[in-house]
Formats: sequence, C-alpha cells, structure tokens
Amino acid sequence: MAPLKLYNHPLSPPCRLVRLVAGVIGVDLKIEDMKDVYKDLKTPEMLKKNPQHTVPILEDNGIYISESRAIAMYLVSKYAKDDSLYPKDLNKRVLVDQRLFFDQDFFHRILNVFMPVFQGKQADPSKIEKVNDSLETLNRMLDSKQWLAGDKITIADYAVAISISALEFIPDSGIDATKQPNVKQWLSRVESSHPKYAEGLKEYREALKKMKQK
Ligand SMILES: N[C@@H](CCC(=O)N[C@@H](CS)C(=O)NCC(=O)O)C(=O)O
Repeated sequence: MAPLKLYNHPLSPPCRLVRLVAGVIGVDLKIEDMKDVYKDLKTPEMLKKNPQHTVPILEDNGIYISESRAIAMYLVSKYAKDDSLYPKDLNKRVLVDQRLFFDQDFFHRILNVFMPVFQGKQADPSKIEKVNDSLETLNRMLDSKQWLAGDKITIADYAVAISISALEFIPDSGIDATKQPNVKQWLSRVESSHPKYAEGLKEYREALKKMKQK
C-alpha cells in the first residue's frame, strides 16, 4: 500500500486532529508541510486537490479528502481495527456525528475571536460571548457523562478537545474552558486517554511557543 499523504500545517488544529486519529489507529502518514497556507494552497495544482484551499488534505491512492472531521471518519472507517472511535451502529454513530457538527460551529466561533487578534485588532466581545456560550453547551452535554458521545472515547472527543486547545493561541481573550467543571474533568480524561494525545499536545505547545517568540 502506498503511504497515505497529509498536506499539513504543524500549528493547524484541524491538521492535528487528523495526525492524532492516524496515530491512535496506527496509520503512517507522509507529511507535507505547507509554508504559507494562505498562498501555497491556491496554486492550480493544489486547488484541484482541494477547491476549498484548506489543510488538512489527505491523499489516499489518488483520492483527495479535505475537512478534518470527514478525514477522521474515513480513516477510522477504513483502517481502524475496531469501530469504537467511530461506531458503525447508526444509533451510536448519529451522536458522534452530531457532536462533530457542533464542533465545526464551535471551532468557527473560536476563529471569529482569534482572527482579528492575529491581525492586531481587538477581539469582539460579542464573539467571545459566543465561544463562552458553546462552552456552556459543552458543559451540559457532559453532564454525568465520561465522554461526549456514548460510553467510549470517540473522534468527537478528540475534535472538540483540539478545538479547545486552539484557545491557547489567544490567552488574553479571557476565555477559560476550565471554568466549566464538566469540561475541565473531561479535558483531563481526554489528555490522559492515549499517549498520542499527550504527545500531540506537547508538540503543539512547543510550536506555539516558538511562533510567539518569533
Ligand atoms: N473545516 C476545515 C477547516 C480547515 C482550515 O480552516 N484550515 C486552515 C488552517 S487551520 C487553512 O488551511 N486556511 C487556509 C485558507 O482558508 O485559505 C477543516 O476542519 O478541515
């Protein structure tokens, strides 16, 4: 089997989700880092691979897949030894899907706070409020629950936890996910759920530190 290739950026949370899921299920990825995601993905060649000009893009035997959550679903469905991270049983899967769609919206709310900060502007308080609203929702979802979707960890837990870690880009925003008690406990469960999670988080924090020093 030709190795799977991932078009990647080391600091991108969606790329981190793909690298994590691949690592947990034991799939090797050949990584190609993009230097400038706002430029390198807009060449005619790359736009053919992904018209959305975003990373991650997974290349598997001539197939190109974008959207991190779709890639995670694909990797588990095709390569995992069992279906616990993304159950085949529709009654279980639908909850994972729901949480992943929630995460898509949540991540965009986070982006709406950090994009202006990146451009040297003030974060909009109403956008901060939206992120806090999602964190309250998450806290309710986790009421009396170990995991976000069912009784085992799934790709939804990984996706949402990685979105939360994107908040580390903007420590001055005042958004603190650990103010929500269920979220705080669940985050530490996710962090200790698999050595690959802890490894990825450490690498991410080191890359973030380097970026800030620059
Ligand atoms: N919903 C997408 C978001 C991907 C995304 O926004 N990627 C950013 C890097 S974190 C990117 O490639 N941006 C370049 C652009 O939008 O032109 C996913 O989950 O894969």
